[in-house]
This record gives sequence, structure tokens and C-alpha cells, in this order.
Amino acid sequence: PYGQRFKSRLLTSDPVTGTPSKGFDEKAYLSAKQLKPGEDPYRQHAFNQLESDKLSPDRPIRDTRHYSCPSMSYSLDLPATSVIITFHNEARSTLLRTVKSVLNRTPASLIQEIILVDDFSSDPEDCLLLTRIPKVKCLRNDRREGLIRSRVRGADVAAAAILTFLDSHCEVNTEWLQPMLQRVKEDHTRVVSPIIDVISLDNFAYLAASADLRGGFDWSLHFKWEQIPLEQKITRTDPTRPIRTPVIAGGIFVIDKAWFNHLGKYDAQMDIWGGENFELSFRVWMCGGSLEIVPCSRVGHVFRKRHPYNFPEGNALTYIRNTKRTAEVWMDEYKQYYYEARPSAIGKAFGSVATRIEQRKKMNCKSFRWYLENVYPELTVPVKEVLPGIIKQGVNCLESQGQNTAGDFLLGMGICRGSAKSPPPAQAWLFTDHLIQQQGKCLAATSTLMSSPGSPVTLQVCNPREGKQKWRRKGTSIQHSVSGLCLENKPGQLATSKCQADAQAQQWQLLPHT
Ligand code: UD2
Ligand code: MN
Repeated sequence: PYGQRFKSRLLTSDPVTGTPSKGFDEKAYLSAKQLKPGEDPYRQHAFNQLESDKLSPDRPIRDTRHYSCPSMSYSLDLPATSVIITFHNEARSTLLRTVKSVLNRTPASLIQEIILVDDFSSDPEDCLLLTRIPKVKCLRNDRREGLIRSRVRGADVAAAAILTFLDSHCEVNTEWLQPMLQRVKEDHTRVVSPIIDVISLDNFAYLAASADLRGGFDWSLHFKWEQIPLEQKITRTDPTRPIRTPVIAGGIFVIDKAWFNHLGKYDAQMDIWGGENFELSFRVWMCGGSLEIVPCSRVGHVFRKRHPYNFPEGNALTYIRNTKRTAEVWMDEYKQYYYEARPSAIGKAFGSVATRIEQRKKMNCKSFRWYLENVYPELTVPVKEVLPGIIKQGVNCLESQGQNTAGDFLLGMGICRGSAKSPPPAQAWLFTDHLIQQQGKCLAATSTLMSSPGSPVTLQVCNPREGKQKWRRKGTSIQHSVSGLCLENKPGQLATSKCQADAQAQQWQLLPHT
């Protein structure tokens, strides 16, 4: 293995084989791209380039693994991997440190090659000059493709049976690769990620990330790190054991090349950045594989607060296009929750997904419902009660009674007419979410103070943000959410009142139309 003791000047030859490294001049490579005096060090890369440039490409970093990791042993014939790094205008110092950390901290036999895919950066030499380092190859796109198509391009030429993807501003840590290769060697359908440590974007300090996190998301397909569920945490006695994760962050993972190809690589119609991690994650789980985080593997990454590069179609539209393609292909009937959470995606163009859907069918993948039940039960489906029907008490029904001379909408009780299936319009109600409505008018408790003993209930123009109009069903009673009081049929008027389970006047039957 290449130790950290190899200083940069030694890389004029391969430290193990002694092969001349075609004369890579590290100093010249780095100094050609130094910041100009007075230049904002964050401007080009959205991290502090000045701090990055100061550090050695071979700087040592702290071993952040759990103390029981170093004594783990791995198979002696682990397969070699092709490392694929795509980049668009990466800082030279971070790009070089990524490459060198891989060479310095991985047994040489495990690295088949490092494939850099230069996604049409301004200076072709950022990539080309690095091919003077042994094992480093460079592919350059002749137009901007985005990270998704760039990764596929790299994967297609990869010579090894295992693919390892990295972002272009990483530093791999001690023994980072072996535990991941081990998992994939044992079962080629596993797609594995390390714990992603944090390299500070301000001072480039290498910071250990929590070992209790996994990947999650909300219905808008926004990625987030989340705590592993409590039940799992309690039963986790072995801190070296992999953590099942519903999704991966996306940038750093190991996958069997044949499995990657079998699953359909990536969706090549996704542009620039974003969403591909959900698409790959759903596909892996639903089509017979699994995703896991291997805690004994640690890789540092510079997390940024903004994109340092431009999106030809704009950042928001690109994210919508990519996530919308994901939702349309993989989320079945649950895609409605995506659209509810991200209404701006409704009606937006997203190209054709016909071939992706066809592939899903061919592979006989499971449903999104299966994924929710088996992989991510913590993601709850938003409860939305939509109940068109009548609201009945004895022989009487809740009904709207027109307007008085002051223009108030009147609410009262009347003998139920017609049937539950075809009530008169005045007795037909819609219970949606928390509103009880009829043609734009909603039931409202006019006073909602907790201290108030009750308040008349009338009709108002609906406003979903109005607390006076929020109700929920609680058994056979209808409870006003804010005050906690119950809807009661008082003589002469409807009102809220202290809930009493045995009060007949508070018992309501909600009979649906259908
Ligand atoms: C995270 C992932 C990233 C990707 C992304 C969602 C990690 C550590 N990072 O965002 O890999 O999955 O989520 O899409 O999990 N790049 C190109 N061409 C482009 C744009 C970017 O090659 O047009 C490169 C870029 O130089 C970098 C990589 O793609 O090496 C990821 O981009 P990022 O670092 O801006 O994404 P990040 O870490 O915010
Ligand atoms: Mn990144």
C-alpha cells in the first residue's frame, strides 16, 4: 500500500513499481491555477479555494472509523475496481487531492484505474495533465453533459468488474475500499456507500460524520440525512455492521459493473445534477438489490451551500425534470404525493420515459408500495380525508340554509332528504383534510379560544389557513382542532362544546356518497 509517507515529489515515479510517471509536475499543475491577489476565494468553487490550495495533495487525515474497524479482516482476493470521477471546473487542488488520496490509501492491486470524466471544463489541461500520474485516464466531453451521462460514459469504458464513483472533491480515508468491495464480492446486488465525512468548505478541516445516519427523503424528493430508526439502533450491537439505507446520497458508492448495466445504468435523459440518486436507489431496491452504508468505510467530501456551476436550463427546472422522471417511472400511484409536495412540477416537460418504464417491466421490478412497506415504512403517506357525503344525527342532517339579510351564511339541521347517495345540494358536504365544506363555504367555530366554553358554528368562505375552520373526526364526534371542543347540535343552533362521549347531540354519522 502507498503510505502517507510518500511526499508529493516521490510521485515522479510510481512508489511501488518504480515506473516513471511520465513526469507529472505537481507544483506546476497547482501553481498555474492559483487565486489572484484580492480575488474572493469562494467565488469559483463555492468553497475556500485559498485554504485548499495551501494543503498538500498528500495531507494526512485522521482515521475517523470506530475503534473496532481496524481489526476487521477482509478477503485476500478482493476484486479490483475502476474509480470514476466526473467533474466540471473543479479546483485543481481538490481534484488532485481526490486522486492522490485514492492512490495513497488503497492497496495498488485494488485500483485498476482512475477514470476522470471532464464534463467540458473551461481548461482541458485540468484533466489531461493528470494522466501523467500512473493509472489515471482522462475522458473529455465535447459539450456539457451533466454528471449523470458523464458517469455512464466513464462506466462504459471501465476495465474492472467493479465500479467506484467519487465526487471530485473527496479524500478517502484509511482502508476505505476494502469493506465496500467485500460486501459487493459477497453479493453482487449490493450497492454500498461509505460514511461520508465532512471536509469543511471554509478551512478544509476533516471532520467525522455521525455513524447513526442513513439516507432519507420527503415527498418532494428532497434528500436528507436522518437518524436510523430507534428499533434498529437498539438492536445494533455491532458498530461495524452495514446500515440498510432507503436512498444513497448519490456521489460515493461501489457497484458491480454487470449489475449496474443489468439495472439500466442511469437515466441518460437526466441533465446536469440532481435526482439520479433517487432513481438509482428505487431501482436497486425494487429490482432485487439492496443499498447499504458500510460504517468501516469513511470518505471525506466538501459539502457546499450552493452550486458553483451554471445549469443551462436553470437549477430549478433541471431538478424538477430529473425528479419528475423518477416519480413517473418508479412511484406508481404514489407520484400524486410528489406532485402535491412539489406543485411546480405539474405540467412541466420531462421528455419521454417510455423506454425506462419498459425496462422496469422487463426486469419485473416490485411496486413502489412494496418499497414503502419493506424498505422505507418511516415515510408516511400524507393523510388526506376526502369524504363526500352527508353528516347525520338521528333523522336530521347538517344543512346550509341560505343567507340572511345581513349576508351571513346560515347553518342548521333539517330532515334528511333524498339518500346518502344523492342528497340535496344543501345537505352534501365534503370533508377534505381538515375542512368541512360545501361549495366554497366552510364550517367555522367563530370563537376558538381554549378558555371559551363554546362558540356558535357557522359557515364562512373557506380558507385552509384559518384555524377556526379546522376540524378532525374522532370516533363519532367531530372535533374542532384548535379548541379541542366538539361539534354539538344545541337547540336552535350549532355550536362547539366540551366533548362528552355519551352526549347524543355530539354524535355524528358521516355517510359517504359512494
Ligand atoms: C450530491 C452528490 C453528487 C450527486 C448529487 C445529486 C455526494 C457526496 N454528492 O451532490 O454526487 O449525486 O448529490 O445529483 O453524495 N459535475 C459534473 N457535471 C455537472 C455538474 C457536476 O461532472 O454538470 C460533477 C461535480 O464536479 C462533482 C459531481 O459531479 O464532482 C457532483 O456534483 P456536486 O459536488 O456539485 O454535487 P453535491 O455533492 O452537491
Ligand atoms: Mn460534491
